[in-house]
Amino acid sequence: MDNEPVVLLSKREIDKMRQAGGLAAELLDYLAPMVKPGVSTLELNDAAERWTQERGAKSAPLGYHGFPKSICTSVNEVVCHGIPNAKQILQDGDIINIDVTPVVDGYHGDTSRTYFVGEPSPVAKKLVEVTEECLMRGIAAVKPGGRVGDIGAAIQDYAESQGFSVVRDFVGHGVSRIFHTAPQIPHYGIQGRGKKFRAGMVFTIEPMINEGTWEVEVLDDGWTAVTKDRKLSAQFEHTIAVTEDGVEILTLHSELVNA
Ligand code: EYL
Ligand code: CO
Repeated sequence: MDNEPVVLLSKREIDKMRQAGGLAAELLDYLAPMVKPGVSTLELNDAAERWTQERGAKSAPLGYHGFPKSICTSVNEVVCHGIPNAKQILQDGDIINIDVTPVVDGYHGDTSRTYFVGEPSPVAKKLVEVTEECLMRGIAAVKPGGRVGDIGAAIQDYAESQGFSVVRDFVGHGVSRIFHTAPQIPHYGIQGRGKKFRAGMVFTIEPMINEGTWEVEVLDDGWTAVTKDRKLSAQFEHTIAVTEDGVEILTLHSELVNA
């Protein structure tokens, strides 16, 4: 994946990405009030799938490399790619990442947030707040003349300064008409290393930050990635475009973009 060339998108293509990204943000807004104790992760999946179909869009994860559902629901120690399940009922104190990717007119809007179910423990609250701040610091590191390593350095410095660790095994990725393409965007690394930013690059930044060890393992279902020590993991994700003068977040609710 990472020796493919990085394709730069035109203004027109970035407009399409902004439409898909806006719908993705709206979908997360729609799901947010459903995240409550007693709700199953399958109910969240089915609500997301119905909402997406009603808007004439498709769910990219469904069938992608055989993934069986429309969204990823990653609870507590699940790092990413949790599979929605009727038997998985949200409990007070859980944290859950919901990762959505609607496809609009062929273009993908990939975004995720971590939600609290009821009242979080102090460490869960801190982990989720630090993880969202990691995403925003990663985005702020995208500047003309900079390099991809600046993103990971900003994220890793902050996460580790707060006593948490950065997952290595999953990275951000180029996204366009293709769900998953070059460049790879590690959430750890060294400032000044890696590919130079070019206007028209479009990729995700999606740090997974762990309470304990950064090491992960994949469960026997072949999809669900969990922390090796079974401590908590949180994640936030945006799709962004590199512009002439900086960066644009494409996965914002469109009615709020110019507010
Ligand atoms: C499908 C494919 C292993 C997702 C993302 C679902 C899961 C495990 C192979 C990227 C790549 C979501 O949302 C994503 N990135 O932010 N594959 C994905 N799958 C899948
Ligand atoms: Co995603």
